[in-house]
Amino acid sequence: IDWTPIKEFKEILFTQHGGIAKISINRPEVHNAFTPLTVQEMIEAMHICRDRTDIGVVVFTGEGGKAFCSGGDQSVRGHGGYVGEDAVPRLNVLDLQKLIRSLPKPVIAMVAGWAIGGGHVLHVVCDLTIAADNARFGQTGPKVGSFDGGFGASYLARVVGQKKAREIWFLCDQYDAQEALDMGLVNTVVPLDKLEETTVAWCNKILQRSPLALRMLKSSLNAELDGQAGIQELAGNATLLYYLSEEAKEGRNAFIEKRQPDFDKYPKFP
Ligand code: 1HA
Repeated sequence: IDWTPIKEFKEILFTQHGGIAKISINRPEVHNAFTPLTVQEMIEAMHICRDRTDIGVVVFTGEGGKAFCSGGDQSVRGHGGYVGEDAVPRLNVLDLQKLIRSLPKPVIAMVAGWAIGGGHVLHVVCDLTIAADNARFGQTGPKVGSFDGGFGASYLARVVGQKKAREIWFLCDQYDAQEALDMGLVNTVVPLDKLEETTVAWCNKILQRSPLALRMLKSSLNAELDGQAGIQELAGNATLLYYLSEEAKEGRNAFIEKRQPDFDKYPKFP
């Protein structure tokens, strides 16, 4: 599968294959732990994925086959967050999580090897997870002096249930791909050498589906759980659809033409 570069970054690779964009953390020497810069680059890539109308699905992954992501880079963890070149401590991965959650296109985590700590949370917030048979999952917060009580706790519990979510966080155990599949944490498990091919096949199937239907479904599935922000997303999509209608255009046209709108011809559906 050839991936064409979209944009050069320092700590991630950002490439494209047809309607599929791939964002890949490129720090295999630390199991793809992220720094504030890695996260900032991923945020920029996500924004590009959102804006580009030729991109229909995003694959989120890590380079090297040994790790998806091992969470925040503990060597740059300072006083109050992870510290980059500007010396400011940040927890900017939380912003990335929100972008993945609200991107109006499916995001698929393609997981080989470790998905641990803040790296585990990143796969949890993706819409789907395709795991290689060497994948290993787990949270480490209470072991290393951290926790993610946001999507990393509440959405995890929605995915695997309250008892299992508490076990994952309280014990900090690791789970193999089969265990992850059994608890509904991933969608499928495939041999490592079939990981990318399977992921691309899933993406291509998704790309054959109606983009507006997918968009509505993602925001609908989010809405129940995401409170006002979830309703805003779903309602924004309703506005998008309404703007496509003749009825809405009559309102705009009347304003532009400085006349009263005539909505009479539009049906009052039962
Ligand atoms: O909780 C949060 C947040 C919460 C709220 C808001 C924002 C948050 C942002 C981030 C996080 C977190 O991510 S906290 C959790 C941070 N991550 C971890 O605790 C996992 C640390 N890593 C490990 O436990 C292990 O590396 C491993 C189980 C994934 C793999 O073990 P293994 O196969 O024995 O490899 P290991 O030798 O440990 O790692 C290979 C190299 O990668 C090592 O470097 P080397 O000794 O060769 O120089 C190792 O230090 C490095 N490395 C691995 N993970 C990290 C790391 N270096 C820095 N940070 C890491 N996370």
